[in-house]
Parts: sequence; C-alpha cells; structure tokens
Amino acid sequence: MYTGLIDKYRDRLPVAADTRAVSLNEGATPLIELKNLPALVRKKVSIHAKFEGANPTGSFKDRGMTMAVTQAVEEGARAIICASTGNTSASAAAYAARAGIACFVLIPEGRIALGKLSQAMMHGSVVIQIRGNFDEGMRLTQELAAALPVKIVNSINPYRIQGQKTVAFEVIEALGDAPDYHALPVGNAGNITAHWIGYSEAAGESTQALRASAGMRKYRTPKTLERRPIMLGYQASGAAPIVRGRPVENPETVATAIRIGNPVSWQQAVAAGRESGGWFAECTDDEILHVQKMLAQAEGVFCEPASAIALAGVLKDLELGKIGEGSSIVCTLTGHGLKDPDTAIAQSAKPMTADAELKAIERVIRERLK
Ligand code: AN7
Repeated sequence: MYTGLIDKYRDRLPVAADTRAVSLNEGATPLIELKNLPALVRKKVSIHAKFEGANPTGSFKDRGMTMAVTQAVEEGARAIICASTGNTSASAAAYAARAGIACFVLIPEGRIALGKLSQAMMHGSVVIQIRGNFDEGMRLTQELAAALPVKIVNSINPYRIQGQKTVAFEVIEALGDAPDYHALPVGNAGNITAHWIGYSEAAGESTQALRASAGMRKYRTPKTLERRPIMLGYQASGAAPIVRGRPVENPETVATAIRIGNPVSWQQAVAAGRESGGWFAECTDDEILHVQKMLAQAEGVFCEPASAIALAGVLKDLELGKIGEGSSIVCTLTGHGLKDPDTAIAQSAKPMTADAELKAIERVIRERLK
C-alpha cells in the first residue's frame, strides 16, 4: 500500500529511519498526457500535465507540508504558522490537524479563493485575515515565528522544499527520463527551486539552491538521470517581479495563488533558470483564463487559474518559437480547479433552467444535438 512520499523516498530526504511521518498519503499524482491540445494549437509536441491537484488537500503544497510538519513534530513544536495566498494555509491546516497541533494562518482579507478558505476554516486552524497583501503577511509571519513558540511552514522552511523536490522523482519514474522542458507557475518561487533540486539530485549535479539545505540530516539520492530539463517559470503580468527584475508593490492578478510581489526564494529561482538554460516570462489574466478553460474542455483536466499559467506560457513560447517542435514538455498543474469555484463559474456558460417535465427538457437536448 502507498503511504505517502516520506515512506517512499525516505532515503532521499533528510528524515531519520525511525521518524514517524505525518502524512495524508500525498504524492503519486497522475502524469497525464495531453492528447488533444497539441493538435488544437497545431504543434507537434509532447505535453504532459503533472496534476498536483490530485494531492489530498488539492495542491502541491502537501508534498512540502508532510516534511515540514513531520520535522516540526519531531522538534517538539506544538504550533505552526504560515502566511498564504490560500493553498499553503489549506495544507498547513490539514497536516496540523493530522498531527494534533495548532495552526495559525495569515491570509490577505478577501483575496483568497473560496475553496482554500473553507479548508483552513474546516480543519480548525486559527484564520487571521490581514488588511494587507501576501508579502506583508509573509514579513509579519517571519517576525511572529521569531518571537513566539510557533514553527514557520512557509517555503522559507527548507523541509518544505525538500518534500516538494519529490515531484521531479515521480516525473523521472513515469517518463524514464527528464522532459526537455519543465514549466510551472512562480509565486513565492519555492516550487521551481524544489523541482530543480529534485532533477539536479537525480542527475548527480549540484545547484546553488542546495545550499539552503545545509545543516539538515544527510541523505543520498541515487543517480537515475543523464540530463536535466530546461526550467520555465511563468508569472502573471500584474505580479511578475522576477520577470521585471524588481519587486512589485501592489501585485494584482485573477490567479490569486500567485498574487505575490516579492518572492522569498527569488535568488534560488533565478539560479534554477540560469543553471538550466531556462527563462521567466509572463502571461496576462486573459491568457491564463483562456488556457484554463481550454484545458478543462479539450482534455477534461480542471486546474486553478495559477496552475493554468504553466500551460499558457508554454503555448505562447511554442508560438513564439522559443520552444521548438518535437520537444517534450511537462507542465506542473499546481492546484485543483475546485479551489476557486467563483472564477470558474464567472467564465462559464450559465446553466439553463427548465420545467421538471420531459418534453421541455427533451426540446433543450434536441436543440443542442443539432
Ligand atoms: C496553485 O499558498 O504561495 O512559487 O501561500 O497555490 O512555490 O510559491 C501558493 C503558491 C503556484 C506558486 N500554484 O508556487 C500560498 C502560495 C498554486 C499556488 C503557486 C502557488 P511557489
């Protein structure tokens, strides 16, 4: 039976052999080949979606949270804290509940998707809505964690990054190799850092980002890879500090998960781009929503807006010729579409209403079958 990524990858993670994992059986998410989309955009490419929305709380954050909470419990912590645009708070709340410890989350008031808010509330965390954005919440959270007996579980916690690197191991196992390109959204920039560490360890290569792991328990990742992918990081136009090369004071985007103006892992992300020969680029909100819907309707894969930017960016860079035909590409779809029902409903056709009577409904269906 699969019991989560710490049990599966224990020898490749900074965890002792006898440490009891705080786990919800996260990881082992599907790698789905997009079979209809390449033809739809008239490109000969292989695109796979790593659907992280299939994690227990519906996002990739669970990979990092199982590690961060396992470590926090081992250190004797009774409480954890995080700032969040939504998914981190949902995951922290669930893993804290699992571990039987307290959880405090700071979120920007009115700016997190409904599904995520419901998770943080339902799992019993203390939800503190701040009149401010994520970046302000992040700064406050670091100050609070320094002053109070609460363990910070944002991706500045190196155990988060360690857990999240396992996504690369799964892609390598599924494809038998690295893809040519690996694309993902960039918000606080922890996940692109983690992906790059995972690929680098599997290739027996070093990376600047690995220095953040100094002081952790030793582990050994076997070499299973001859080459690393080119890393592509995409940001929303209204929240694109890395693309612009400077912090964004008032970030704004429909993709609230990545509404971040001053990412904590900025330097490591830039290093991942440079070391892999990749780049950072931006997509507009319209491009994000268009591709979110196209993916849902052409492939049956429903991801949240922030996740769709990985594919939106890839399609744009294919069109621009920056990615060549014949390439193999993996896009990490970081979170489930159900996280943000408001945005999905706002851009979809309204359901029709009919009397509860056979003839009326039959007429509607006949009309649509024409
Ligand atoms: C769906 O929950 O930062 O670049 O506080 O929820 O590693 O930050 C979420 C980020 C991409 C960006 N996709 O990842 C939070 C938070 C989704 C996300 C990102 C997030 P990072």
